[in-house]
Amino acid sequence: IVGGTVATVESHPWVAAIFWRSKSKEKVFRCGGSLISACWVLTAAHCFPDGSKTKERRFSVTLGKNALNETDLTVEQTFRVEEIIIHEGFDNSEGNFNNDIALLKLKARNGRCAEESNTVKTVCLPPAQQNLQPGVTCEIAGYGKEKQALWYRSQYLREAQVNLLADDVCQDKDYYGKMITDNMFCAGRPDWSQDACEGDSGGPLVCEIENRLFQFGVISWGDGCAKEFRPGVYTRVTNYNQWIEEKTGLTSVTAG
Ligand code: 4AZ
Repeated sequence: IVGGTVATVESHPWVAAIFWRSKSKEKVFRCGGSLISACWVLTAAHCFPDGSKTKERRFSVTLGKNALNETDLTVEQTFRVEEIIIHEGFDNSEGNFNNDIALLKLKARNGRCAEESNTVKTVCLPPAQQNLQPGVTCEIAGYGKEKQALWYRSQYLREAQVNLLADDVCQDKDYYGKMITDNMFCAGRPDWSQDACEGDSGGPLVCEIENRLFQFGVISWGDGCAKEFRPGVYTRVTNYNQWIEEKTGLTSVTAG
């Protein structure tokens, strides 16, 4: 996250940290994600570049994490991954991560997956027909870089505010042109001061409707971070309600 502030996981309790175990058994942070039900985490497909050859056993998911390289077992919950479901239409042949969405099924411990606490809660998915107007302010959170040029990631969870851009603006040649498909939307700051960055992908963009937060986007890609005319690009979650239902059996929640 560029231009944001340190956040507590209590204010983003659905944020998930996805780790990969290297051959030398080292736990390497891979991507962000979001808890959408006790046993399911939503993330980005491009977090799994090996596609269908990805080995579930190598992955773990930690919920309730404030600092990446500190472990607080009193507030964290860690799970093995039972299944990785990458969207069948995920396509990076045009370099734009089309259908950049994936689901991780957590492996239950003693018959249970995530248990609700101050640091661990699920986020709501918006109904498919819910559209937001350009200009609406939403929030993003993640453990990604604070500046693109840095070689290290943020030690702490950070948050930032971004505004939704009209599709025709983001599809303008001064922005990303034809790279932006209907499965994506863009968000950025009018002064380009805040943005997602490397390491934030897979994490959520959430927006408030009638006093409830809904996840509208999955952090996906961008040309650099917090660069003029280069907003962050997000997977449009409302295009995937049916896909998520099909794979998980969950129904999106309507306000009220
Ligand atoms: C990344 O590499 C990444 N500025 C994510 C988001 C953005 C850029 C890069 C958006 O994970």
